[in-house]
Amino acid sequence: MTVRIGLIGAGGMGRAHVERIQTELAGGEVVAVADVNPDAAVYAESIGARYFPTGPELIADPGVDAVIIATFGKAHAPDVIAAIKAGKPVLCEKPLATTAQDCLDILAAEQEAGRKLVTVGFMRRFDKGYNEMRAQLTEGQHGYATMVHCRHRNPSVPATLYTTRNMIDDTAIHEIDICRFLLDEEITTVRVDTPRRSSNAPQGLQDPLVLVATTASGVRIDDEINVNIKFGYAIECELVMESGTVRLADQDHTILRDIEGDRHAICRSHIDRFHDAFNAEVQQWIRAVERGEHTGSTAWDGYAATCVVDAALESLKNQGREVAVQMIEQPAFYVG
Ligand code: ISE
Repeated sequence: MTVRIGLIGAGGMGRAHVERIQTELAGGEVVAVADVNPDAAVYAESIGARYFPTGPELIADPGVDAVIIATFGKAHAPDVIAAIKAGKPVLCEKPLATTAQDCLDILAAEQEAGRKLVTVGFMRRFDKGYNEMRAQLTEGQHGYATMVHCRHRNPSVPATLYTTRNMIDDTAIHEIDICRFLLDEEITTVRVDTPRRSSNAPQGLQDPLVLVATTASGVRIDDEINVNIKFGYAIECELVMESGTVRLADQDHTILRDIEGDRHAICRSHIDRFHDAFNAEVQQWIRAVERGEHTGSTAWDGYAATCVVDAALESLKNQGREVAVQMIEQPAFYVG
């Protein structure tokens, strides 16, 4: 069976997913594209897909089996809920939604539907390095985790449209999710420190930031968010256990040596850095849709990450005060 996929949001991320489905993955075909920008009709035609101006129209098309949402975060919730109501599996890019209440509405709709239909696009869960780190911890040879040190560095971000809030809800949200995944527990408190501002930062952006969080068992996480560092897209993570540490290695396979010394290339974007993880995520999702199963992170993971984001934003507003993360108790539907 070929899964007939509808894409909502034909920007860079959406088109990268189309490209991988068309050229690298098996079992899926993009048959429809929705985007508020009517120029996307030309793009839809170029890939042989039908065009719809809105998400709900695409979701209602009986020729669409499953949906990928790659619009900006604020627009996600209504489309995710429409897909759930239509009984169609949905892979929604992060964040699941930008408010905890929108996430709660999604959780309620999914529980009413009685089966897990929502996968949140936390692609790092499919990255080989993070999975090896997680295995080191669960094997238990080096004891339990005490700290996680993360760095999230981007060459630049758009000078307009990207705000200090986005440094947390669009960027740090990856470390928030991956630390929950690595440690298999919730984050309970968070504070945001504001170091000296980089002159590379566009006006008004408080860049860099450091997010400091604590989990239920007391593991301390620090995350440097530094989004105009120029030299490349550089993601680092070190997990500290009682008697060993494990960290992500560089992704490159070669080192060039010449008169200028040793060097390796540093990639420029998340689409390159996590290319294999994105492929694994979308391939596994297509296979799960075929079998009527769920894969990847759940709507609960999307909700939990948004609750941590909310606490971090509260801290930012209050001069870096430590803020407790407010969450509902995990419904039985999502346990396990
Ligand atoms: C972007 O949306 C991503 O998901 C990237 O992984 C992140 O590095 C970037 O800061 C975000 O804007």
